[in-house]
Amino acid sequence: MNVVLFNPRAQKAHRRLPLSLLMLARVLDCEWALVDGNVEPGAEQRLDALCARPGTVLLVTVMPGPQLGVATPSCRRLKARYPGLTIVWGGYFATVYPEAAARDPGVDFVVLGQGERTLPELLDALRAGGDPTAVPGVAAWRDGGLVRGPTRASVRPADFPDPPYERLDMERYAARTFLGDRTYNHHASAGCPYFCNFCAVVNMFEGKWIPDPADHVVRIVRRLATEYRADAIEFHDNNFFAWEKRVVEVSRGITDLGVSWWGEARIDTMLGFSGATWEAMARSGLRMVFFGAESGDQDAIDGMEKGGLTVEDTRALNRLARRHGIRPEFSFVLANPGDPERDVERSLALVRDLKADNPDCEIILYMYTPVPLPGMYDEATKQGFALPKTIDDWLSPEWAGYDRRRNPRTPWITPGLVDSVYDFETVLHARYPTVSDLRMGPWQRRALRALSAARWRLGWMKAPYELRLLQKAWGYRRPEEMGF
Ligand code: B12
Ligand code: SF4
Repeated sequence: MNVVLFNPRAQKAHRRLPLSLLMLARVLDCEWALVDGNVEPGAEQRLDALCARPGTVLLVTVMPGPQLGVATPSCRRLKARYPGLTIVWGGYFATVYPEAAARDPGVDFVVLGQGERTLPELLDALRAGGDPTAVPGVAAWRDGGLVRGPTRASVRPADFPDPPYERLDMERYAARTFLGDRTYNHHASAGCPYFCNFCAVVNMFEGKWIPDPADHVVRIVRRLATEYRADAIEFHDNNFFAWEKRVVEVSRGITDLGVSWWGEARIDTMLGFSGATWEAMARSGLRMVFFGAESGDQDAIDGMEKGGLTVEDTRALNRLARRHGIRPEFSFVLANPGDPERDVERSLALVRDLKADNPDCEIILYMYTPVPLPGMYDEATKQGFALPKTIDDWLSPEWAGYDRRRNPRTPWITPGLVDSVYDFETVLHARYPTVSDLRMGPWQRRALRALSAARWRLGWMKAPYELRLLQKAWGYRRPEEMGF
């Protein structure tokens, strides 16, 4: 059997290792090739040539958003050209919206959740000419409906061989970021133990968190540092810091390497870490941590079922991180149901306070975009919100901004509210340009800071066209656009 793994283009600037596919490649017992649209200029042509071989199975990873817009036409075209080709989709889009994915003419099967155990069984079923929809974790569109095997339990990434780095041109993935000149990414756990009702990680892992052991994580980081000269690591785990003991062991195990690192955490978890843990993390090179602050309005946070997080926790964490020289990166999910105006007003006020307490903190502003989970999604549907049913609808101009969490289409949001958030964001990023943007030089930063000083001080955020124009002209990228 000939297997082709395809990572449709999702980013241009910062090229990350295609971990979703590397994790799958390591469980394949047959010949395989990987085509990475993010780094290969002639990706589509190579894909075409590889899929021309009879009996090929094409494995495609698809995130919601622009990657879906690349995956869909490619798969439809290949399927029309090579009717014998079997196309399997997996990843967040396929898992969260299996009906839309499975009914598309460019897709034969969908894998729900992690693929390490499901994929070999799916391939065996295909080889044997059996029915792959009986395999746990596999779904397909049959006679106008979704047919799916039973759900499959999550697996621990470390229970499988290392990602096959040797099969990639690793130089292509050594990225220059604010962390270092040769940044690589790794994923050292599966899932997250929380059930926040706006987060697709819950759809994927249903509240399970399965960490790789600390010594395994240390070994991989040492490999990346010694074999591939990594000087920085981004841990892409949904919740890297969920277990303090593991964090301490990893920190101690990598301190001598001199790598800088970044990861994602919960505010309340890290507030509970001891001073010694904070010191160990800082010593080991931890530079920045991404946190879900979500809102400055406690009612909105409670509505998200954030597991007891409070606004005061966010303020306290901001000060604690500053004391230890670790930069917090706070993500907000704005315009929630209930009182969206109050949510936005209190959240933007909190952002100003956080910046006053710690000018080095970073801020990311998203809009609440419902995912199909009990809670706020039900509230949205009651008010008339409905997700697209087909991929063509997902790709229509009305839904294009949805997955980027910038244009949520929730019934309660008004254009005025959206504008007020983005006006604020423009002034914020002019007054405090993010460290993760490497395009703008020091004088451009100084100019933006000076030009926005009065607006920021007076709270005059409306229509900052002059700042927006300069940010555009100088190619400024917000932190969440780092990959684009
Ligand atoms: C790295 C990353 C990116 C990178 C690029 C990734 C890439 N593919 O090139 C960049 C920065 C570009 C990016 C952008 C965005 N991302 Co992103 N990203 C991630 C992140 C942090 C890691 C992905 C990863 O490598 N995971 C590790 C691998 C091993 O896990 P995995 O992808 O889930 O793969 C497993 C299974 O899904 C399955 N599987 C996956 N693919 C396939 C394929 C087949 C055939 C099979 C059988 C199985 C299978 O098996 C794999 C092994 O177990 C995830 C969060 C996370 N921790 O996963 C968010 C995440 C996927 N991103 C997300 C989002 C929302 C976005 C953006 C829309 C954000 C934005 N506002 O701009 C954009 C849109 C991207 C686009 N262009 O379409 C969300 C998706 C949420 C949702 N609603 O579905 C996530 C979950 C973050 C979050 N917690 O909200 N992202
Ligand atoms: S803690 Fe973070 S990753 Fe975990 S469910 Fe909540 S929002 Fe998602």
